[in-house]
Amino acid sequence: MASTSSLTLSQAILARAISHHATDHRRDSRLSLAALPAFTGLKSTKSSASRSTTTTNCRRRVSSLQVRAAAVETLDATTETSLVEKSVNTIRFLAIDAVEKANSGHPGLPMGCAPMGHILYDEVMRYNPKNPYWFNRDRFVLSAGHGCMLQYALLHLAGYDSVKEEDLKSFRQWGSRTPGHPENFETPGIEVTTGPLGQGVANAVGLALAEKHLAARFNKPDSEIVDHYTYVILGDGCQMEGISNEASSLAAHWGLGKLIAFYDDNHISIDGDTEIAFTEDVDKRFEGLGWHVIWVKNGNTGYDEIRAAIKEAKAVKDKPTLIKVTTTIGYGSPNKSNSYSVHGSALGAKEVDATRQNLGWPFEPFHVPEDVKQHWSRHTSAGAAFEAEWNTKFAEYEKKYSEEAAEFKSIMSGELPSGWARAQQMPPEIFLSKT
Ligand SMILES: Cc1ncc(C[n+]2csc(CCOP(=O)(O)OP(=O)(O)O)c2C)c(N)n1
Repeated sequence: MASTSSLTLSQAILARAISHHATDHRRDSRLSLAALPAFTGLKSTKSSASRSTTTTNCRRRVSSLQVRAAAVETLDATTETSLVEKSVNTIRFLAIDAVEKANSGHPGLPMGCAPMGHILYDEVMRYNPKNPYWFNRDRFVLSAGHGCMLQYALLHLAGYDSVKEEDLKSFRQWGSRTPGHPENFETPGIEVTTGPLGQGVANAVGLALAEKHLAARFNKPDSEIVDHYTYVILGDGCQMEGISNEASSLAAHWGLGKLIAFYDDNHISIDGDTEIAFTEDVDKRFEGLGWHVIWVKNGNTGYDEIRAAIKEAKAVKDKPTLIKVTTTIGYGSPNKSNSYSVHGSALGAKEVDATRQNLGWPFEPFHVPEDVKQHWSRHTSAGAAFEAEWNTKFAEYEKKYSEEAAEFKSIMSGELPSGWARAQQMPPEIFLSKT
């Protein structure tokens, strides 16, 4: 490995980044629904059965109202909100079109989570699309990895070279950079390989812990070289997995205030409504664990609600925050939204047309409207400026705190400290305390 002294820190980190590997992009190994007998549900008590029907009906009513509300899309976006909606619909249709072309994938989550995804990548997160390994970037983990077209669409709009239009068009194809679940060694910009539900939450906790640990070890009162957030989107399936709870318990115990989790509360999972298997009060559980909990009731079009929740989450410094965002899976699809049929299959040509009609989207597949492109293009210069500013900060830090800076660099580049080989040969007693 090259010595870090001859490289900038970002170069050294970049040099270590794992390069593109072709891997086996096997399709989901789960059984197809058609092969399974129809699930008739568990015997429920009268009250819970009626609660279930009422909740579901109510949810469906809300969903169809919200679907109509989004059909305000205009081609001539003049106000900021209409441009945001246009960008959000671009994300939705990139996901729809890629899944359609592959005839495989999960369009529902990206369609529902597009608003929070847009706000995160366009308004909140600090990153440099031309250097996905810039140290002080905000981290993003999609724990619900099956919805990865959300992430690919966002990386594409943000200007990452790893996800060009041709990559979106080869979604889920052998050897492509856009596999069916996100792989950090395939697609620069993907922080963490995800797919097994819940595991991404644990990875996000790890990333947030690393940030807090490094900040405590290296930051100085006059120079904070470690200062970034970790964001994670998780779904009902992640909430069902024990690993997410165990990791979330630790996150609260450690007071990871810079960890912000978005729970995509769409009430639909692989087999239907979550009422059939998952009825716990997630908010209360997270409060019990010690998290700050916020509920965004309209994750479909409530852009200001989402923005306010993030602001509130950032103001809470001593606890991680769970933002429960109620969304409609497959938002915009008139006949398939709010049902499991949009969770893991292509919409089908007829429903794609109906969705284009419903959301007022006259464009060809994979089209990114010019004003949306223009709007997102600023991230290239903004990202370079973030990194340059941090490099200047680090150079000043290095002047004042040379020992710490050298240690920081060596940790970041994976270089072993000088003398490590000699230390290996020493008897273990030498390291033991005499007291
Ligand atoms: C540990 C684990 N078990 C099972 C699966 C298979 N699987 C993929 S997606 C999914 C359902 C996820 O539901 P939800 O989080 O509600 O996602 P949404 O329906 O909102 O897209 C399942 C069971 C998996 N990926 N990981």
